[in-house]
Amino acid sequence: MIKGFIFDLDGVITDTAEQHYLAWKRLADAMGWHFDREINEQLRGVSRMASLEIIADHNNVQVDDPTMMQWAAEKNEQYVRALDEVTADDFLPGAKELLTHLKREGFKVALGSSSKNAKKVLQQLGATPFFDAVADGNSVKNSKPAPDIFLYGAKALELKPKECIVFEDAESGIDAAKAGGFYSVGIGPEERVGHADVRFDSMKAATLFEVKSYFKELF
Ligand code: B16
Ligand code: MG
Repeated sequence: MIKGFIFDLDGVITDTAEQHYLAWKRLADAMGWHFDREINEQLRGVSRMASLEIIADHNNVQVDDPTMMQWAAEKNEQYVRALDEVTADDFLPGAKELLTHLKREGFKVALGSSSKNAKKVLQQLGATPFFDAVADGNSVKNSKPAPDIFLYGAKALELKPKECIVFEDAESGIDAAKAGGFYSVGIGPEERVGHADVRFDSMKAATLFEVKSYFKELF
């Protein structure tokens, strides 16, 4: 029986990919590195340090860890500043409606995001009250595709993986959900999240009615 839902943040509840892109772009420009939207696409759901490693690899940059951490901190400062502009208008279409339905029907809801800034994003959106638990980049050591973040969220909800459906927009996020034994809903194109149990093009299409219809024997 499904008793809970675990939501990724960026790409599912809101679209902070643009703010991440602009913050990385600013760092890359300052360093004279190549960075474009195609590379940014590879950072979907990937932790901050792993993202920087991908960008550095593209530019054949190899430096010591303290330097990498300093660059990551600079990017983060820029990103956090940009988050001040996020408002209640920035839910992805359909996300707030789904969260509202889930609360009304008494399901438990957790966040499962790689971001260390997840709580600030929820606050800016006014979404904090929708979540019974928050699992974020500060909660676990191993990031997606390891299942740890979702296992942490399920535990906080006092549910087993098989009682939860995970919503994810990243390939590594669906991998993480499957590795943890969760049911999964992919948001986005077939080539990215086609390996989820069920896939929708957008959150707008992923209504509670549609999700229940797909997993009907579990409700
Ligand atoms: P931070 P998600 C991810 O969020 C983003 O998709 C990814 O681009 C970002 O690098 C990562 O969070 C870490 O974010 O630098 O704020 O800790 O999709 O897992 O909600
Ligand atoms: Mg995501």
